[in-house]
Amino acid sequence: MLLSRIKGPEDLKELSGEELELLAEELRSEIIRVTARTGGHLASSLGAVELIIALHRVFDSPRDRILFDVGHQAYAHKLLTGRQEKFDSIRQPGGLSGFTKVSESPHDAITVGHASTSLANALGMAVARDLQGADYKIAAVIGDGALTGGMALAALNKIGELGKDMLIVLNDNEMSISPNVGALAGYFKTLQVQRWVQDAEKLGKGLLERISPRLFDLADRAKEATKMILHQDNPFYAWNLRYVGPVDGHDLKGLVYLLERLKDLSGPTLLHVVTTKGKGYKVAEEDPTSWHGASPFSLEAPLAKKSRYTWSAAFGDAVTELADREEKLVVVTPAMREGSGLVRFSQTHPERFLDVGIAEDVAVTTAAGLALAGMKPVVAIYSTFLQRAVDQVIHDVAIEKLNVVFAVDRAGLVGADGPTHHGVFDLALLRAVPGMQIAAPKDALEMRAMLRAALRQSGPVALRWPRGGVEPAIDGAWPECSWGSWQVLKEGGEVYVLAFGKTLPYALAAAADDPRIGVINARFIKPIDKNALSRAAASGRILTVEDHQLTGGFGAAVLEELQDLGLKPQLRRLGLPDRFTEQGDVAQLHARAGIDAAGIRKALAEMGVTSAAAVRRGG
Ligand code: HTL
Ligand code: MG
Repeated sequence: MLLSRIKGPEDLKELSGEELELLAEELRSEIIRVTARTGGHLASSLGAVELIIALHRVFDSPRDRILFDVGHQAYAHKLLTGRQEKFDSIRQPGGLSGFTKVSESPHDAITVGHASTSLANALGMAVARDLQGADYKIAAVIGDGALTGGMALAALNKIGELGKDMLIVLNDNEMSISPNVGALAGYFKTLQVQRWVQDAEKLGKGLLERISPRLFDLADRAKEATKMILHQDNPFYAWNLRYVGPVDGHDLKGLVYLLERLKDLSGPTLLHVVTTKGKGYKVAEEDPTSWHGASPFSLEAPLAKKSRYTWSAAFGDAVTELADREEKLVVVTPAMREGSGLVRFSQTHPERFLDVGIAEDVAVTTAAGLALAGMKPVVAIYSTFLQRAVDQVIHDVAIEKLNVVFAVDRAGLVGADGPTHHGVFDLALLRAVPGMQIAAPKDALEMRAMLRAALRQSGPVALRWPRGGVEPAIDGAWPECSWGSWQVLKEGGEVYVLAFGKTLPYALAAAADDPRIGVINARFIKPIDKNALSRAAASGRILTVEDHQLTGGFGAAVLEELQDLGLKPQLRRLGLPDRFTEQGDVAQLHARAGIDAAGIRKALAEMGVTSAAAVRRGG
């Protein structure tokens, strides 16, 4: 294998064109082989193989800095930068991250997982480099999806103004997770139509260069002028960026040729490459959306996927049915149609479905606008991505108490995507917002009840649920929800465990058959059910359990409320400690943090609640 001889990017420099092509094939096989076992961002990584080889061939990482936006497309980069032996461990507990990570390798220029950060990072590095009088190169790879984010566009604006030397590679596959949205995406399509112009230019350029490099330089400058005319309407020119492209992102030779010429240009250059998401793996090319983030699959029968009913599907079903009767309901998603369970909604109510691109801030403020104009917006958003829009929640929604419903998916630990994607800050961030009401259903039926009730509330409401499977609700049932009330699921003599959502089954399992241990479905996190809390406190002991950071979370809210009520039961809080939780199996991570049945039993024992078994033994 050629790949096994590549210990680092420097080993690429000596390879022939044919060997580079062979390497691309080997990288693809390796990415497919491992992703079949681990799951991961297969289609995106397959699409970027040639681009990554070409970048490492031409630039000198880690001296030169290569930044990958989102970092989910960089599997080939990991394989070419000394991580082949560890590649089997990608996304596994203790293994390589599924994204680029500064602490993992000197070749990973940024730690990332959320979209649209690469350009601002590149700008900062370029400013630092110039202040320090250093002369390394900076290349940022950003997808067409990530370029829909405000952060990326705002960074471009400043990059164009400062004119710092850097290369921006726009990896355009016309796809975010679903087909990309936005006016710019439409513009890229028209550019691709104009590609014959570039092809003609390329031919001429190659010829010229063979005749005389000096002539080539002159022609390059002349071309610059022509391009101004050719691409008069090119928005990148308006941003003061040199635009080159679009070019074929799978033409390895062509890419190397171009990068070699672009890397020494001064000022910012944007190279527009066109790639095919899923390139080289038939099923992924045909259905890049399903293969964007693949679950582990069988190499023999890749389409034989297990499917299960999920919280996202339960939300999608509920919101679709509600929209049938509530004509003011509008759903806004920041580029997460599939993940948020909204495919059916987008088909049945296309005019009331708004995918704003990877722009959570825009999603939330658009919802504010919808609410101000008399509609009932539901923002479907992952907990981790809501972090991007906290100011919009406060400033645009909450101050005027607008009735915007936040359907917060993937709340709690998410597993293999790790610390960039865990949804463990939403309670702390939202709890601080005046007027915000926060609830967490324990099952699909309760979600339906809460969703319907939330749309009737005044003011903002956030409903949160975890990643993963859930039992489907009985078809068509819309139970009433007693808004704001907790539910005593099991009476207890000596202690009450307060849990909600994902941690409730753990509490019930820990309390099973033990008359001392009571369990409350503390489904309203804000405001807290004071009556139920007071009654629980009367038992003398309270244990809170949450799939969230302890800092600012539910237990902290209980602590504050008890203090305000002047109640002093013995209180213990289980949740995530004040550090970032790594990637891993969610059940294992919960066990490690003590937020499972065993952890609850242990905490109860430490609080002096003897277990039923111990009581029976006379202990
Ligand atoms: N919102 C934010 C701020 N960050 C992320 N990462 C997402 C949502 C979710 N997300 C991804 S990858 C991705 C989204 C929306 C699509 C990126 O499209 P792009 O790249 O065109 O940039 P491509 O896959 O190569 O086509 C992840 O969470 C990994
Ligand atoms: Mg894309």
